[in-house]
Amino acid sequence: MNEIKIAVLGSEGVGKSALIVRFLTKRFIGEYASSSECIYRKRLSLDGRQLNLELYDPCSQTCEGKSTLNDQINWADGFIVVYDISDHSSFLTAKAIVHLIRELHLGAAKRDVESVVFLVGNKQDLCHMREVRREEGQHLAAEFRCQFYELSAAEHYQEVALMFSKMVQNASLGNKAKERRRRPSGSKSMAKLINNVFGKRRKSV
Ligand SMILES: Nc1nc2c(ncn2[C@@H]2O[C@H](COP(=O)(O)OP(=O)(O)O)[C@@H](O)[C@H]2O)c(=O)[nH]1
Ligand SMILES: [Mg+2]
Repeated sequence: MNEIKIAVLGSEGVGKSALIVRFLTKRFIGEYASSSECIYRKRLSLDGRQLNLELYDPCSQTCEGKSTLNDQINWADGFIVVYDISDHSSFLTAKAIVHLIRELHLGAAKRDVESVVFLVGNKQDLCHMREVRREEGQHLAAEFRCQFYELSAAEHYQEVALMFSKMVQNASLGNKAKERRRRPSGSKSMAKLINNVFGKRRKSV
């Protein structure tokens, strides 16, 4: 069975968990306890093939450390780098993460890297408090040739679902020839299952 591993990265509070939960459950759930990192699993079929999707949602503290971020980058087939359009510092963090992904993937084929890194400006519903212009996001994405999205976990289910689907598709093309890699350190014991059917098991508070 094909496994697709996607890491959702970005600074604290940008809406990583909200985006993942929105994709998996269609719901927007406002508040989470983010004291532990978490891997969500979902089975899905893509072009008639069964896939096991793993979504890595880092805990805020651990994702700050470079070594852990390295582990996360080594583990994943695809990256969704998130910032909050109403928080400029989160954009700088996203920029640093995109740089690091690029740096660590220098050995890989360039095209692979480009298609499996998405830059996502979340909280588009807060555009009246915008601190990051859409063009800044577009410019960074163009520089690193990654796909760019501006969306809102709170208000846009369709866009969120499309973005994840596109990432799954790209990552599944990219990982065909790749060998299995390590999990991010420590995440195994914390791994939690979220069922396709909402409500069976949701990230606990
Ligand atoms: N207005 C708005 N708030 C959001 C959105 N996505 C997440 N939030 C809020 O931002 C805060 C942090 O979200 P969370 O998913 O825990 O961020 P994480 O630390 O990146 O996992 C929470 O209060 C969420 O309700 C969004 O699209 N719009
Ligand atoms: Mg979180």
